[in-house]
Amino acid sequence: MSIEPQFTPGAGRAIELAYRLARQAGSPLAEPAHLLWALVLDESHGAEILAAHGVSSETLPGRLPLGGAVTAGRLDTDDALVEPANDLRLVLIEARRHAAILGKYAEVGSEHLLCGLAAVPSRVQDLLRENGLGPQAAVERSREQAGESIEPLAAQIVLSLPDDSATDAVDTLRIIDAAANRAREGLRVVEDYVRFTLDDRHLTSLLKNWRHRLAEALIVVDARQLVASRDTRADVGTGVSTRREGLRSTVWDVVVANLKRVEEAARTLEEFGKVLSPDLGGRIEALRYELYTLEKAVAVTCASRRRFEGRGLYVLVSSELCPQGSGPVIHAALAGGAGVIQVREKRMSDRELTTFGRLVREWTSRAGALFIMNDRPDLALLTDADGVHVGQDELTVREARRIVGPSRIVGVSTHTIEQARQAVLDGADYIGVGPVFATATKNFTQLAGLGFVREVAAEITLPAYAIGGVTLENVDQVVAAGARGVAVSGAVCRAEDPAQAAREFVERIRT
Ligand code: TZP
Repeated sequence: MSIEPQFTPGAGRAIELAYRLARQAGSPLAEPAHLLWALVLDESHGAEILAAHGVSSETLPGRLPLGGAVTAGRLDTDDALVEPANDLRLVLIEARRHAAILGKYAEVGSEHLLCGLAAVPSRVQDLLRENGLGPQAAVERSREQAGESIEPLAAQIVLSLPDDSATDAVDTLRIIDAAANRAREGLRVVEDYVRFTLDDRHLTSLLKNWRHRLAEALIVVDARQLVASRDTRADVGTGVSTRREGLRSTVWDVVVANLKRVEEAARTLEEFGKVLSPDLGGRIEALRYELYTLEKAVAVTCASRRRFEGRGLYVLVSSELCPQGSGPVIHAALAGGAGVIQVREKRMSDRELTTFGRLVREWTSRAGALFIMNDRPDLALLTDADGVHVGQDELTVREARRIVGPSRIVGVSTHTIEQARQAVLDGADYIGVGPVFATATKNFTQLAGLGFVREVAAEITLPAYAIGGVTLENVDQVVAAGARGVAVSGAVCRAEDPAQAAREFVERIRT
């Protein structure tokens, strides 16, 4: 049994009428023009959209004459002799595709016929476009009319239910219905956490987008058939619960349990979706993999925020910038309250850097600060640093992670909001955000500016450090732009009193 989207009564009438109009005009082929006329005459939903764009039975005769009487009426036997022209066939295929994307029940309505007419090149398409109903506008108007807000599917999926038995079909749909509900509900729980606890707009929109894409993938399964197959009272699983289901001691336990729930539901949807269509199974498989990435991004954001809490000042130390020597500057920065120290030495030999790194490890551990090695995951391991920092042109987060392992920190510099979003998905533990101001410490051709700091603050809650030319003179602007963390090099390394400089930064970041 194959499920094809059905026509609504209005759309069915419009198609019949298009055939009748073709016959009245003496044409053996029904064309897109006949369908447009039919939509207008039948006063369908599509006609309302058309009228709003100035296409009506008053305006149409001058624009698209059919060469015959134009009257509405029922199909008679002669009408059946009329064939759809190729253009019209394409229009109907497009209409089905739009119904699968846009329609609540994947029924082809007259507004989807209109989308089809707007999508297929013909005289009608030209006329619609001239009246402000290009393909995109037609989709938007249809969507508004249907009250839908989901994004288009990439391709149409034709479903086939098991042929041999209606029982199999009902069972398959029943499983799909239960798993789809489980996935939606579980995801809502995670979304609420990310939205209200983490306050993370980026992750919230990624999760929401995932939920919508699941709905899109499943829209090809007729919602009425799903509900018809549901039989909650006969569900042997509703009374069965395990002890673990009742045990949620922290908010994070709730999040983890629900993420797992969504992943399991996605697997069920994928496996049983394959019975309906290999495409559906494939699409859900892709979504399932994306979910693992999202799970990781949520987990890392949550863990990193805890790890970096109270560490507003991050100091990068390079010996060449420290007239008083890098060791004394590190001690001073730690005494002043720096929460993170990065060793950024471009000229030291590996041996020197390893020896120095081991010292910094001791000093930072004693002070309760984090120690990050710039650029060198291998030396981060050897010196037992807390982590490594990489730039956009150096090793990727993934490559660095393979070297330092799952527990150490990997931070990455970002210069655009897209790079910052990507860093979240790559599993970075924190990001550098800059350059905010011009700096002599590193060469840049372009400034990301305070605007970038604002963009990140508005949507990303992974620990982020605004960097580049930040001084005690401009740090207030950086904080006002939403930065919760600031990374500085010259302003502490070159300061007469690095401890006092660090102390002041910590104060200003906190307030
Ligand atoms: N990455 C972006 S800006 C920068 C780095 C390493 C230099 C920061 O140094 P300063 O002296 O605080 O401008």
